[in-house]
Amino acid sequence: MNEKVISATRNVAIVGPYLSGKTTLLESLLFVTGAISRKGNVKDGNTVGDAPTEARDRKMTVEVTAASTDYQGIHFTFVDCPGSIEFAQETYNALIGVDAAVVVCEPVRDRVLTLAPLFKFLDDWEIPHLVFINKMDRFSCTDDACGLSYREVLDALKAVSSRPLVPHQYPIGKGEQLIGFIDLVSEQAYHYHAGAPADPVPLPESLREQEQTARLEMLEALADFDDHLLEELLEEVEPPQEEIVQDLKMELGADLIVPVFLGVAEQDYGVRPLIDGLLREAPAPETTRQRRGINGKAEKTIAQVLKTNYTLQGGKLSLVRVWQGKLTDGIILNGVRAGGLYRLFGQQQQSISEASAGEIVAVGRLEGISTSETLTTEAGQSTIKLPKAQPAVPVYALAIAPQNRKDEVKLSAALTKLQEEDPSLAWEQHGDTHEIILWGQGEIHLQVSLDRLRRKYNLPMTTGLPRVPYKETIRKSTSSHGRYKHQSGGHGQFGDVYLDIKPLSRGEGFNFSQSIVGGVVPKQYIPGVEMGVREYLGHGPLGFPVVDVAVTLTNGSYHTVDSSEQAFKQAARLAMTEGMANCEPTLLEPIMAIQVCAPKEFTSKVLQLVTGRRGQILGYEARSDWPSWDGVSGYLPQAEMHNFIVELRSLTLGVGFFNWQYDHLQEVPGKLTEGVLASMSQSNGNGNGHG
Ligand SMILES: Nc1nc2c(ncn2[C@@H]2O[C@H](COP(=O)(O)OP(=O)(O)OP(=O)(O)O)[C@@H](O)[C@H]2O)c(=O)[nH]1
Ligand SMILES: [Mg+2]
Repeated sequence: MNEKVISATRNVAIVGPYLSGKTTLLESLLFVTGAISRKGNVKDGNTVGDAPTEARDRKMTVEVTAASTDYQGIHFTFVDCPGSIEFAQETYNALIGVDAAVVVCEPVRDRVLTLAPLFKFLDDWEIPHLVFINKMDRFSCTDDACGLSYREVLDALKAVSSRPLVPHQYPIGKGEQLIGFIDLVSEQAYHYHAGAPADPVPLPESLREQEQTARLEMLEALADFDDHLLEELLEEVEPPQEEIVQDLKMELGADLIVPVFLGVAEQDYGVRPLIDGLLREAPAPETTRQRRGINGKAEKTIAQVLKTNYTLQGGKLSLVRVWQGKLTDGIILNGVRAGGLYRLFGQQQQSISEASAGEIVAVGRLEGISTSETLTTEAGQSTIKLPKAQPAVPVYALAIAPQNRKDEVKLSAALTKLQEEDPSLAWEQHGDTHEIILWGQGEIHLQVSLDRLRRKYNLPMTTGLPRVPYKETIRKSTSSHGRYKHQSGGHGQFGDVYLDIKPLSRGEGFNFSQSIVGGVVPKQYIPGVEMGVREYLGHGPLGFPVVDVAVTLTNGSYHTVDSSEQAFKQAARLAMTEGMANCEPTLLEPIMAIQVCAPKEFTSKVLQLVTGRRGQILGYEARSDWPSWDGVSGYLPQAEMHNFIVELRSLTLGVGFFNWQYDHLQEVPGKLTEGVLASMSQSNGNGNGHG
């Protein structure tokens, strides 16, 4: 019984570069399989895939949506994924739970190049995938050049895929238009037919030769993994169609090949052949489970969260892949009782009482459980942890503050929920600048997050550029004297200190010592001196925390009645204020160590980008794990990092990315210091944001 359900389900992700037509393809798939009777479109904001408000507002997918449809006895669950690199984490988290992926791409060379990171993810995770070349109506093809241009797209695809590309279809053009295709398995030609399945037509004689070449290419690729087929090819025996289909299925299921389909999603052209291909060739959940090393025999349930969503009403909904066993409403997963079990159709939910292994469904109220977590019915701490996609390094930041100060209390709870939904988001309250910094993957990503704060949590925010946490230090040594004497009413206040102030090497921090002889400053007052020095250093002469300084208490005097720790603290502050001004205060800026990755052809642009932003290149080399990509390492001032990712993407067709970590502090070049100080005093009149 269980087996039957498993083999009758297919979970397919729809992925690919932004705007390639994924949501349109989902709409068409749902239409041709009869799940919807009227198609919406992205421009009108009425598609199943882009139903969330944030997606409709932008006419782009910003989160994963799932929709199921039944076709020829198979229950398909399609997962429409965002294409924008800024939402890649969302896509990667969901891809882990599917049986196959359809990579939708446009027939444009530059757009094909942007597939490299996605292909790499699919290859690393061994997720069977096929390509759907969409928008073939925009394809500049004339009768004779159609196949030629198609070939160029295939070649471009081959250049970015580590798996062999296998043409499954061949285009038929007429005039400037694509009018049909040849199925390379059956060698049957078809003409597209608006609103209906394609019409079988005789194979055009003019295409016979190209068709034969493409077909042989397909067969040879398949024969690389099938000796029997290889023999047949060598002996020029025509292989039976069932054998070809069987090979396509086996080799796709094992992620050995990437079959290529084509069409026009907007007009449903090529969409039925695509779903027929999936029906015949996409692996069953069983195959995926085995590949993930889950034995499927045990009694207990194993599932994994692919996405987390808080609804407008505050309810929590987790999109879950059932790997083993089954889910029922009220089941206890990781110690939490599920409150509701649903099949999804975009934003619509259909209650169900049970979901079997292999299905992707939504589970309500899994409080405290985050995206990618493994769920089991085991009591206590789960012993099984399925691998999850690496969280993306946050690369773009904004300083945010609630428009209404009263909302500050609500903010951290809301940000925590937002991060539960989206692990590529991070936030912190900065220790130096006291700003709340929201970190993410780019401008749109953060705007979407801010929209959610406003819409779901009623938290409208203001945003600004994050301040750079500058520090300062000194270049020169000095000796300084501070005497604090105060008489008011009762007994007075008296403290008197001599301090030596000296610069330390970069990174040494702060050091306090004393060389008092003969108790001229009694022991019990010395902590007061250190406290005064430390307090002063929190806000140096330029307005920033002071680092890399040594202060020694060398001499002083006291009064038996009027002296106190407090008075010595004040004396130390006076000595510091006077002394530090003579030490050539210098501004320091944080420097990040960065590793930039991009296709080789962009390396010189990357080098220019880094040096053009006062960065320093340490070196670059070919990435062993990314064919044809270089890794550039260097240093970049944090002040130059704000929209570094934005420019990096615009120079690299959107695919360049970088990692960074704080490395060291460095003197700000003299000519820039003035500008920094001027803009700081302008923005808050008080240097470092304490105002
Ligand atoms: N000419 C043409 N346009 C298409 C086709 N498919 C989609 N489009 C258009 O391409 C644009 C993007 O389509 P979407 O379906 O939103 O693309 P997407 O890949 O889902 O985009 P993201 O999810 O934001 O990455 C829309 O304006 C569609 O109408 C097609 O086959 N031909
Ligand atoms: Mg989309």
